[in-house]
Amino acid sequence: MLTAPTTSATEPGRPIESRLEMSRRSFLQFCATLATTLGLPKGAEAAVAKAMEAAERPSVIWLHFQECTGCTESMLRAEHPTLEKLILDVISLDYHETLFAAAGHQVEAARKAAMERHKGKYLLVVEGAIPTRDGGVYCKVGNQTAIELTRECAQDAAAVIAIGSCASWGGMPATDPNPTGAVGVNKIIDKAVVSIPGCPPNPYNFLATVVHFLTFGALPPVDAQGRPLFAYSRLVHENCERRAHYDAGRFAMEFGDDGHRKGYCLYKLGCKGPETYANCPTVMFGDAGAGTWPVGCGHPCIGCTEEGVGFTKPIHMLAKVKNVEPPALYPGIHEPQGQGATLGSAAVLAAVAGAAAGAGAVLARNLGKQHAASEAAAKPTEREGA
Ligand code: FSX
Ligand code: SF4
Ligand code: F3S
Repeated sequence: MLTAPTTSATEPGRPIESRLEMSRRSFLQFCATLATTLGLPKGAEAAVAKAMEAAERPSVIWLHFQECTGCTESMLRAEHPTLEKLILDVISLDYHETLFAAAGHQVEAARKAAMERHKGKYLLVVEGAIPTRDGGVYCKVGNQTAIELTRECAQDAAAVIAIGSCASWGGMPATDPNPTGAVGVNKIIDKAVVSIPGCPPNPYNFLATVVHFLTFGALPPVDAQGRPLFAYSRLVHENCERRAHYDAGRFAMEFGDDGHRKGYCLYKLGCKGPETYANCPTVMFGDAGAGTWPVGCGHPCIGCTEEGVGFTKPIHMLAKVKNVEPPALYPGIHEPQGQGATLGSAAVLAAVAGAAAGAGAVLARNLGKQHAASEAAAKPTEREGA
């Protein structure tokens, strides 16, 4: 009933590398990369490959609520090496409103049949936020509210995955004043929910989560927000390619300025990388090569994977830095020697000194030194002019 983006659903007997039109070597390399991403020990790639090759693919029921369909789009728009083929090969997508060719009663019957056939074994994936105001009337599919559908489908699911920021905590639809009372899946059901936030989320993280489920029969370990640790345990800022500029105090101050064109750090343009947990700088998007992620393309991270940051904090507001704050002022590139501290270097000393009172004292002392140094430097000139 699905439009057929891959032939695997009809040819389960063929070796996986043949179905994916890749060499055995490339397939095993991909499994090794997945195992590494998941933080598995050496040798685990064999178990990953075995799980991916298994003929029995988990049935997936994929629901759509308040969203832009970007989650599905990002999954299907991956380029080399055909990530969407891998995803569609390891799962059996038995219900997906965007990809179904059928409609109406036919499609609802297919969902119920898949749920009955795979009772207790299927994966429920929810994309989009769930409106709760006025009895949930703001999103209905087949005359059922999103709340009713989610609860019905979650009841016999082996595991529930919230894909995208909307399904994780409400995301864009829950932005103040949240007119429909949009919430994430975890507020609607009692079962544990693994969240893969991002607007859109990285399809690689979804695939790795499913492969973990296939390999171990359980979803991966998560953080306090239900996000898989393999993907969301590091700040964007920790692995950012512009981090050296941040540490050296080189910032773009406005879009298109010299610093921006040179690839300087985007912190002063509101980059939320210092308070956002995600693996975007290491995994990137679309398999299209280096730089294919927001900061790589020259736009500050808006914190789309972080509740309370993405769609909440204004884009140009400075991030709350969760490790080391940058000082307000830095030394100039060419510091005069032997004349005491400059305003910039005093500010660095003040920042290093830490506490505000102590920092203020250091700043005042060095400003005094700087003043004395500039007085001394000015005297010969005055004599020359006399
Ligand atoms: Fe869109 Fe998905 Fe954003 Fe939301 O991704 S890309 S609005 S997270 O639910 O479709
Ligand atoms: Fe990268 Fe943003 Fe951190 Fe700068 S502030 S290093 S651009 S993540
Ligand atoms: Fe989102 Fe920031 Fe990554 S905006 S896609 S978390 S770089």
